[in-house]
Amino acid sequence: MYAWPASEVPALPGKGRDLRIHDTATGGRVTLVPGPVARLYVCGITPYDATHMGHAATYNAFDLVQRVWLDTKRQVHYVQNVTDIDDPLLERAAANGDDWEALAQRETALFREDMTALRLLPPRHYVGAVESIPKIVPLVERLRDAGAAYELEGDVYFSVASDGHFGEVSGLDAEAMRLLSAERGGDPDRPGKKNPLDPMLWMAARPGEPSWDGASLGPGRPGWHIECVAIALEHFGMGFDVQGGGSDLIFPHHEMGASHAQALTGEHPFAKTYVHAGMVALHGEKMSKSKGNLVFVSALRREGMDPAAIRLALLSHHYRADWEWTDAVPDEAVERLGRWRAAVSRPDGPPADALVEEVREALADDLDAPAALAAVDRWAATQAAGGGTDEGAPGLVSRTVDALLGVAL
Ligand code: 5CA
Ligand code: ZN
Repeated sequence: MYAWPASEVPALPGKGRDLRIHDTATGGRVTLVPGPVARLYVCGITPYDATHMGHAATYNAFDLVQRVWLDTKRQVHYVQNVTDIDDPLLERAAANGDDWEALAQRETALFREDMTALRLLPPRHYVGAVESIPKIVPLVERLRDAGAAYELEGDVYFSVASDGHFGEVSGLDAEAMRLLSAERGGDPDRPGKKNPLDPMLWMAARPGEPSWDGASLGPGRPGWHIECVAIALEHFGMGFDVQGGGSDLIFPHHEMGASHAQALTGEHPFAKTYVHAGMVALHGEKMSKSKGNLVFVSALRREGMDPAAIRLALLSHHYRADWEWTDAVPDEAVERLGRWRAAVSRPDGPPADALVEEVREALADDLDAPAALAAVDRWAATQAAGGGTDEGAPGLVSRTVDALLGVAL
C-alpha cells in the first residue's frame, strides 16, 4: 500500500561512519557493514489507536539507523508492515460499534500524516497483513507439510521444537517465555498444544469474524508472527541486515518470527541483527493502547507543538532507554528548537566542520542522539555568544541537523 512522502535528505561533505549498535540476540555491540543496499525491516503499527509517543520514539530510532546508512553513501531498502487484521483491532472495533476495516484505514491514514509531519523516512514497501494473506497461506502449508506445524481443532500451530535456534533472539528461559507469551497474544494454557509456547500460524474462521480463503488450511486468518515473516521473506529473503521494533517485540514476536523463517528455509539467521527500542511511559506505566495512557502525536500537533520540536523531544532520549513523558519533555524541546533556529538564522557563525564529525560519531556510537543534541547545543551557545564569523557555517549546521537527525530548522 501507499506509504507517505519522503523528505529530502541533504548530502553532507565527507562520509559518515559505520554504525555500531546493540544487537539483542548476541547481547553485545556489533558493527553493521551492510552491502550497497542496506535492508531494514521494522514492525509497523496495529492500526486501532495511532500514533502515540511510544510508537513515534521507536520509529525515530530506526529513522536514525537509515540516516547513518545514507550518510555512508549506501542506499536503504526499508520495509514496514501494518497489522491490519488481528484480535486487538477486532476487539476495539466491536467495543466502539465501529467497522474494523474503517478503523484500520482511519488510523493508518493518521499514522501516515504523523510520520510525514515528523519527517520520518517512508518505507519503500509498506505492506498490510490482509494484502499479504496469499503469500502467508503457502508458507503455513509448507510448515505443516514439513512437520513444523500441526493442527489443533482446525487452527494451525507452529512447533517451536522444529527450530534448533529457538530461544536465541531473546535468550530467555522457558518460564519467562511462558509469562510473556500469556501477556502478549499467545495462549500457553490452551489444552492440546505440543509446547505451551507454540504460536498460532492460522486461525480457523470464527463466527462473526472476518476470514479469508486459506486453500488447504480452510477459511481463516493469519497469526501475527507469520505476517512479518512472509513480508520480510518476500522482499529480502534470509539474512537481511536489521529487524527492528520496540523491546516489547523481542519475545514472542521476533523470537517466533526468526524460528518460523529458519524452519521454513533451513537457513539461519532470519535477520543478521535484532535492534530494539526502549519503552516510553506515561504516569509510571508503559504507554499502551490497552491501558489507554497515551500521548498522541496528532494531539500535540493540534495543540500547536511544532513537529520539529516533537522530534527533538524524541531525540533527547537514548533509543534504548525506557523513559517517561512528562510536561518538561516538550517544554525543553520547544526551547531547544528556538535556540537552534536563532543560531542558524545568521549567515555566519563558529566553524561547523568539527560539529558534523561530532554528530556523525555520536550517532555511529549506538545512535547516541542525546550526545548529538549536546554537540549542537554547544555550537549554538558559541554562536549566541558571538563566537565566530565563518561564512556558511550556520547553513552547514542546518543541513547536518536535517540530514542526520531529521529536524528541519
Ligand atoms: N503490529 C505489531 C508489530 S508487527 C505491533 O506491535 N504494533 S503496535 O502498534 O503495538 O506497536 C508498533 C510499534 O511501536 C512496535 O515496534 C512496538 O514495539 C512499538 N511500541 C508500542 N508501544 C510502545 C511504547 N510505549 N514505547 C516504545 N515503543 C512502543
Ligand atoms: Zn512484526
